[in-house]
Amino acid sequence: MKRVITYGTYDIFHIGHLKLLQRAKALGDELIVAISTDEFNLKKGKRVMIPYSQRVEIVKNIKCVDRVIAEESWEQKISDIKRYNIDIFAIGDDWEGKFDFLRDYCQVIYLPRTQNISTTKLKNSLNSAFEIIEALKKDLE
Ligand code: C2G
Repeated sequence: MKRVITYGTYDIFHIGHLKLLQRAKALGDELIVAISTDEFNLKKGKRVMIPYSQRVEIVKNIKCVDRVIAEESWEQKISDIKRYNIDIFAIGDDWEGKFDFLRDYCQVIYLPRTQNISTTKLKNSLNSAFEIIEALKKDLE
C-alpha cells in the first residue's frame, strides 16, 4: 500500500487541480490531500474566494482522493508524513526544490502543472467581466 500526500489551497477548483490530484494518485494506492485552512491562507498571503469547509467538501468528493486533512502550518509536513506513513510527497512543479528537505522522510515528486489555468487567472477574468457589466450599466443609466 503506497501512500501519497499533497498540499494545497484548492480555491475555485479547476482542471489544473483535478489533473494534479489524478497525477498524484497515480503514483500510489492512496491519496491524502491537506487543504490549507482559511487562517493558514492568510499566512500564505493568499486571499481565498471559497471558504475552507466548502473547499474540503469539493476535494473529498473527488474520486481519486481517499482522505482530506487540514493544512494549518508550513511545519506540519514531517509530522504528517510520519503520522500517515506516507511514501510519496507530491506537489506541482511551481514548488520545484522547495520541499527537497522531505527527502529524509519520503520520496518527493514535483508534478507538471497544467498550463493556462490558475485561480488567479479565473479571478482576474471574473473581475474584468464585472467591470464590463458595471461600465455597460453606467452607459444605460
Ligand atoms: N496546480 C497545477 N496546475 C495549475 C494550478 C495548480 O498543477 N494550473 C497545482 C499546484 O502546483 C498545487 C495544487 O495544484 O500542487 C494546488 O494548487 P494551489 O491551490 O495553488 O496550492 P498552493 O497555494 O500551491 O499550496 O504547503 C504547500 C501549499 O499549501 C501549496
